Order: sequence, then C-alpha cells, then structure tokens
Amino acid sequence: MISVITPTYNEKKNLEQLFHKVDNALNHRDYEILLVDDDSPDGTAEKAEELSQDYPVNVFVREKDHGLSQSVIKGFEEAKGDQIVVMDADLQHPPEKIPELIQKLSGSDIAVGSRFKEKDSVEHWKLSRKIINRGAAIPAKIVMYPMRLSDPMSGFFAFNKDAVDSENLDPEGFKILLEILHCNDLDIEEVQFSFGERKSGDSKLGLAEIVEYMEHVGSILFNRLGLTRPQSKRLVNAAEFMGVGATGVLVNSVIFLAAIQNNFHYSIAGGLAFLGALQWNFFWNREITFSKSTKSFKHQYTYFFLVNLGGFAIYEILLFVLIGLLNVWEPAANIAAIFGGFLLNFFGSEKLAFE
Ligand SMILES: Nc1nc2c(ncn2[C@@H]2O[C@H](COP(=O)(O)OP(=O)(O)O)[C@@H](O)[C@H]2O)c(=O)[nH]1
Ligand SMILES: [Mg+2]
Repeated sequence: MISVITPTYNEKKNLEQLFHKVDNALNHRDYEILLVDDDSPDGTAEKAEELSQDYPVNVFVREKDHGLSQSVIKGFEEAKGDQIVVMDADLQHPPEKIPELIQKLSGSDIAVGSRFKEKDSVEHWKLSRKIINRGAAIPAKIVMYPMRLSDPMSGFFAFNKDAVDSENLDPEGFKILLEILHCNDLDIEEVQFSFGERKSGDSKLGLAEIVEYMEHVGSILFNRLGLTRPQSKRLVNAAEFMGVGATGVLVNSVIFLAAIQNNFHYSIAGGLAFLGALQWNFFWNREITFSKSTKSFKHQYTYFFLVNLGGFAIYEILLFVLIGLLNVWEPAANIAAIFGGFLLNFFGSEKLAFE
C-alpha cells in the first residue's frame, strides 16, 4: 500500500483538485491519503472529511504543537502503507510524478523530487528567485556533504517505510527531508519535477521559518561534528545570542556617539547606550534565539533587564579583578570580562527570562 502524507494549513480550496490528481496518478493501486491539518481556521479539515466520501482520505487534526514537520511525523506514525509519499497540498508538487518516485524505490530507500536536477527545469523563474532558492540550499548542501543532493530543501519525496526510523527524528526544523536524511543512512535517487505555482491560498514562509531552517542546519552540523542533539541546539542558541549581542554593540556605539555629540556627559551617554542596546537585544533574542519561549512579555522583559544588569556588573567586576588586582594586559582583560558577562547574560536569559 502507498500512503500519501500531506500536511496542511489553510488549503481548503486546493483539496479537491489535489485528491483528484492523486487519485488519477495512483488509480489502480492500493493507496491512502493522510491529511494532517494544524487546525486550519479556513475549514480545511471539514472539507477533507467531506471529500473522504469520494477518496480514500484520513484526516488528522492537530490542535497544539503546530508545525509542518510535526505534522509529517504524525502522518508517518499513522501510515499503513509500506511506501510513504510526502507532498504539499498546494499543487506545487505534481501528483503525476508520484508513480515515478515510487518506481525508484525498488532500487533505493528514498526518492527525492528535485527542482534542480536538470539545469533548465526552472527556466521560467525570475533570476532573483533562482538565486534565492539556490542560495538557500547551500548551507544544507554543506552540512549534508558528501551526500549528493541537488535539492535538499525539497518537500516532495517518497521512501520505504522500513528504511526510516521515526523515533529519532527531531521535529523542530521546517525541512523534514533534511532530518530524515541526517538520521538515517539511505540510498538516494532523485526525480526531476517542475515546481508549479501555488494554485490558491498563501505561502507560510516567513522570518520564523527562515530562522528555524538555519537553526536546524546548525544543529545538524554540530551533531555531525560529535555533539549530542541537545548540546547542538544549545550551541546554536548561544551562537544566535552572540550574533545578536554583536549587533547590539553597534547599536550601543551609535547611541553613545550621538549622545556625546549632543554634549551629554559620557556616563549619561553610556547609560543611554546600554539601555538602547538592551531593547535591541531583547527584541531580537525574543524573535530569534528564544522564539519558542512561552513566558509572558512582562516576565521575559523584567528578567532580561535584571540579568543584563547582572551581566554588566560581572563585566565591571572582572575588569577590576583582572586589571586592578592582577595587572593583566588591558585588551585581553577586556575580552575575558566581555566573555564573563556574555556567559551570565546567556545562561541567565535562557533560564530566568525565557524558559
Ligand atoms: N500541518 C501544517 N502544514 C503546514 C504548516 N505550514 C505549511 N504547511 C503546509 O505545508 C505545505 C507547504 O507550505 P507552503 O506554505 O506552501 O510552503 P512553500 O511552498 O515553501 O511556500 C502546504 O501544504 C502547507 O499547507 C504548518 O505549520 N502545519
Ligand atoms: Mg507551497
């Protein structure tokens, strides 16, 4: 049996055509569609239930822990088939290609639909779109090396159920294919397909998905280098925190210089710069580093503020100890003191403000 998993969020208008085309493609074969919906407000699940009179569709509605990868994993757990197909519901993945994917499974573990296997397949795309799509795949290609993959970001693929272990899959990333390939040693085949335009509704790709993708790639990289998965994620968060902090130094400098130019005393200028950078760091860490936090805004802000005051105090104390008492070379002492402040800020923010 073939199980076709399709994750959905607000895809009501695409379902009828999708089911019809999948049915045509798999006509004389034993198959099921598992539609895993994240409680879409547009009535996707109701529409799918209605259509299940005419097509072999099972509908699963997930009320919490929303996410594309989690939805695919749910489908995987429920699938009865020994061959699994994963595809989007918006008709960007052509159902007519399913038989070719399945056919490849006789000689391999996974068949990946690729937009870029043959050079000219996205000829009609604008140059900017081509560059963005190809560029986005580069980090994934690097961490997956030496795996040979022309389209590691693809969401259209088929695999033999026995070849993949769903237990180890970490559902955090938006790109479940990367996770499957990272956690399992698979023989891969690629099948060229041409990526259609979305028929109806909107893409859900936004800043949160881009951040999640980069985090996912980072955690795969550290995991491949030998850290455990939780350690890898932690390190990714620390790197994000550091990156935000580095931009915060720029914000600090701009405010400081502007205040000095306007004849403020340097201590006032320093205070304003510290407060300004703190807002900046809070905003971006909330958006990027700790975007999964469920604490209230007030809680996050209060503790972030206090932790940063503490970090600043540690920085000053370390400067005093290293330079004043131990006579350490000043630039080196400064770096060490920054590092001390950073550790307190990072762990304090993680444990007190956002966890
Ligand atoms: N269950 C579930 N499905 C999602 C979620 N986000 C996107 N999808 C579905 O995943 C597929 C691909 O999403 P889409 O926004 O078209 O991504 P794009 O093609 O990269 O722009 C579509 O079938 C969406 O309905 C989500 O958070 N949960
Ligand atoms: Mg799409």
